[in-house]
Formats: sequence, C-alpha cells, structure tokens
Amino acid sequence: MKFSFLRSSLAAACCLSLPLIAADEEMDKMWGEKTVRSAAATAKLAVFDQGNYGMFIHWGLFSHLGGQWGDKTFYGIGEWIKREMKIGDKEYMAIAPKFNPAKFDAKAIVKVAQAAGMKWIIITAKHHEGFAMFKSAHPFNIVDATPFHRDPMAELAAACREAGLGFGFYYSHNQDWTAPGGSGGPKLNDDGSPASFEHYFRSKCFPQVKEICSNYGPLSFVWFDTPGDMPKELVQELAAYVRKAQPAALLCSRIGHGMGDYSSLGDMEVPPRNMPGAWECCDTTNDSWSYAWYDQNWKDSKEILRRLVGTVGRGGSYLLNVGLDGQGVVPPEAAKFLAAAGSWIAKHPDIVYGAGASPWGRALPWGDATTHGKDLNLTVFDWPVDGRLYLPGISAEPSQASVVIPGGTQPITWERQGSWLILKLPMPMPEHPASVVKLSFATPPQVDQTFGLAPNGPLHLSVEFSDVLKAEKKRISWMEKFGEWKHATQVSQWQESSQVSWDVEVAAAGDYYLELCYRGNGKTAWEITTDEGLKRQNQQSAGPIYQSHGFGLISFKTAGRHKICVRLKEGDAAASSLESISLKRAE
Ligand code: FHN
Repeated sequence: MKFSFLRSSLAAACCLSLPLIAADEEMDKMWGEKTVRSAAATAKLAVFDQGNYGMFIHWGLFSHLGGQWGDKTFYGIGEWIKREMKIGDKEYMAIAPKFNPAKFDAKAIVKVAQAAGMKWIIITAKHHEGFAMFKSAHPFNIVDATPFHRDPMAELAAACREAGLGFGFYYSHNQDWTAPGGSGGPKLNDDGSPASFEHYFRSKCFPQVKEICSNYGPLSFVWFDTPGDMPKELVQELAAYVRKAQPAALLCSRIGHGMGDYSSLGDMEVPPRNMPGAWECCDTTNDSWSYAWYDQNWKDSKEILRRLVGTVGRGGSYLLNVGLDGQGVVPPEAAKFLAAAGSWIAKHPDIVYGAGASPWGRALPWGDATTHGKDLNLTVFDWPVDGRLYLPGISAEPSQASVVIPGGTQPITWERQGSWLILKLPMPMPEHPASVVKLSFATPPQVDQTFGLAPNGPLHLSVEFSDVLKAEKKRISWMEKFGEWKHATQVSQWQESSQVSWDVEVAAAGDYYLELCYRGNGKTAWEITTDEGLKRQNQQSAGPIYQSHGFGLISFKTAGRHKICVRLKEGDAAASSLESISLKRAE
C-alpha cells in the first residue's frame, strides 16, 4: 500500500517552490472519483441541499504542536507535521501524555457554528496521524492516552444534537502513520513480522469505524479521506457497514472507488462553473486545516461570503474548516470573521439556504447570483461607483426589483439596452461586506451565458470559458505551499496555429486595457485580434507562477457581440500556459 504520490508531489512542490501540477489519477487518490447523485441518496441529501453550509474541524495531537517541532516551524498544513518533519512513531506517540485540551467546550464550539449560520459539524475522529479523538478499544486515543481523559466527540455529538445541528465524523481510513500496515505507517508489526494493509484494516480501521458508528448517536456524515490505492473490496465493505449502521449518514466521494453519495471536490476548490449533482467544496478559514501558530492568513467575512455564495451559486455545498488549538478552542480570528459572515447570512437566508445555482453558470464581475423559487438574488460585493449594475444576457423583464436596506427593501428601477438589464442602484452601498438586490420574475429567468463587458467594471475571462484551437485546455491543481491547494484552468501545448477565443457582448464602444495572466519561461510575446480587424502584439517576461501582465489598450469600434482571440507569437511554447485575460475600460 503506497502513498508516495502525495508525498513526492508535496515534497517537490515545497522544495522548489514552483507550481507542481498533480495528475488526474493522483487527485482521484486524494479526493476520490467523483460520484453522481444516486436515487437512494436523494432523500438523505435533502438536509445537504437545504443547508448548503457546514463546519469542518481538524483537531488531533498535531494541534498540540501547532506547526512547531522543537526549534523548527513547519509551514505546511499542520496535521502533516509528523510526516514532513520526519518525527519518529515513538516520539510522536509520546506527545499524547502532554496533550490536555482543558479549555475544550463543545457547547462553545456549537455556538460558533450557529453564529456562523452553519447547519452541521464534521470533526476529525482520526486523522492520518492515527490518534483517535474518541474512546476506542485501540489504546492510542484521547481518553486513555492523555491526561484529558474525556471523550470530546461524545460531548460534541451531544451538543450538536441539543442545538439541532447535524453531526459527522472525518475518519482517515487509508492513511494511518502510526499503525502497522496503515498507508504511510510502520512496515513491520511489533513482533517484527511484515505488516499488511489488510491487518491494519481488520485490527484498527474497521473496528474504529464500528465504534464511531455505534457510540455517538445518529450521524449525518461519515467523511473518509485520501483513499489512495485502497482495495475496492475493503472500501465496499466499509461503505456497506456504514450504510447499515448509520442509514441517514452521507458518505463523501473520498471513501474511494465511486462509493460516495456526493462528490467532494479538490481541497479549497470553488469551481469556476456550475456543476450538476450533489457536491461539496471543503475549504479552510486560513491556509492550514489544523491549528498552526504562525498562520494568520484568515479569510475575512467578505472572502468567506464570496466563497460560500460562489459555491452555492455553482450548485454546491460549502464545508468550511476551523483548526481547534491545543487547548481545544476555536482561534478568535476565525470565530470573529465567521460570526460577521453569519450575521450577514441571518439577514439574507435566501441567498444560502435552499438556494439554487446561478442561471449565468459562473460568478459575475461584481458578485454572484443564486435563485430562490422564481426570485433571482444578486449578492453584490463590488458596488458600481456610478450606481449602474449591468446584468448581461437577460431578456426577461422582472416584475419587481429591490435592494435590501437596513430594516426593509427599497424598490429600484432599471433600463434595458439590448440584452443588458441595467439596474439603477442607490448610493452609497447600503450594506457591507455585500449588498443584496432581489429580482422577481413570473417564471425563472433564462439567461444567455455569453460574457458581457460593462463600461463600469472589469471583466475577467478565464480560459475555462474559451474556445481553444490546436492547444490543450485543462483543469489543473497545484500547491503554493505544502498542502495549500490552488486550482485553475490553463491552455498549454501551444503551436504556431493555436488560438484561444471568447465571444463577448460589449455594452459600450471604446478603449479597454487588457491584461493577460499566464506563466512560462522568459520573454513571451502574445497577439490579440478582434473580429473588427484589430491586431495588437506585445512582449513581457514570464515566470513559473501565474501572474497578470498589462498588455496595453485594445478598442471596440461598436457595441455588440465581438470575438477576442489570443495567440502566442514568440517564447517558450512548451512552458507557456495561459490562465485568463481581463478587460477594463480606459477612462
Ligand atoms: O491529507 C488531508 C489533509 O490533511 C486534510 O485533511 C484535507 C481536508 O480535505 N484532506 C486531505 C488532503 O486532501
């Protein structure tokens, strides 16, 4: 049983600090093959569909270390510290007697989740380190091996039940770094005989899954992770057991072999376009999943809402993580920003709960859209400075339009310009970090998904939405630092005749600044052409990381539908990878 793919790619990415792109097969081993909603899962998925927002918690012995081992700081995802700092098994297990999370208060954690507007909590019962955060027959557990002696999982399960929140467990079924035979674990049993994965599975994994499914009441989720090369029969056995013991629990796709009830996307991945089926984006409030003393890169309430509404707008559900510290407490910065986002959601529940995906199929330049019945709800993060909100490609007339203001709503008017609906907004922006505009329609509005370039704001055109000729368009994932995943769509494998193009509905003729976001190697020259005969060329340098480069002005002689084409003219074609272009009107 190997887990070398993750190890080697993580290590390489860290050492070189270059983007290292994970292959599809590797991503399946980490995040499971995507599953399609089964008829049997549909009833169970009702809670998931309605709630759209849950809390993920990473907590374990690694939380006691908090990203520090001796005089060395580990800057990757904190729960990987054992592996990455090469801490020996005995040394690592010797941390347990020092782990005493005396400030753990299940009710306080539930209050943080409720204030955030979250509808369930999923917590690490056992992460890859192999330490059980619950009372287990296996001695390496929080009740028997630490001075804490309490079962925090029992306390949290009870607190969630009392508060009406769903509750579920994360369980690392394949990786276990301290159990002989577990993936990434010791290769020999205590008696010196070779350890097998089957032995680990029978002696630890399966019995512990039985414990978490038997001793904590009804579960809403069992969230297995990183299936790796686990044999299909064992995954099937585990899934069959959980389905019988916990019939209401949803299994995410990371159980492996397509056995989940819903798909878990890549870590920290809000997809660029709407996705069908039942799926979830798991994300974290800073960069690490588990508590890390140095990690202050907190998402503020605006970023939390942008990613939450972005996920719901794409048709998914958002699972946002906090790493409890060594005392068992939610870091105050996470609690603060979650609560601020939560009070916004409490004022605008229709944006998230039971909300449907955006008819535009992607985010819009100023924010995002979700639907509720026949209503179209717009979440505006970037209020237009001239008070005109441009909605592209919408020919249906709303029966009503209003802006949510403190204490009520304010009707607004609109004007039509071809397929553009231009809403006239009050100034200043009534609410921060986002304001809501509500449009009612007689029937759910159909939208032409062609991109629209408004005169009063930028337009970002990802290659995800481009037509590509004679080059390769691909969705890629890489790590900025160990375990911190980034995702993009790129066009690579450029040839002389390659071209990337977008159709764009331009609201106003005029001059626009164009930027290209790409990576590559050294001087790179690009050509931009439009259907109006415009042809521009420019050169900038390229590096190994995606970066935006100002290209210069292009202009549209007329408003209306236009085509913009990008070609690589000079440079290292093998290394060049285009991610997007952006346009913004010159003033
Ligand atoms: O390796 C784990 C990682 O530590 C963390 O638990 C994430 C959360 O989705 N899952 C795995 C990597 O995808």
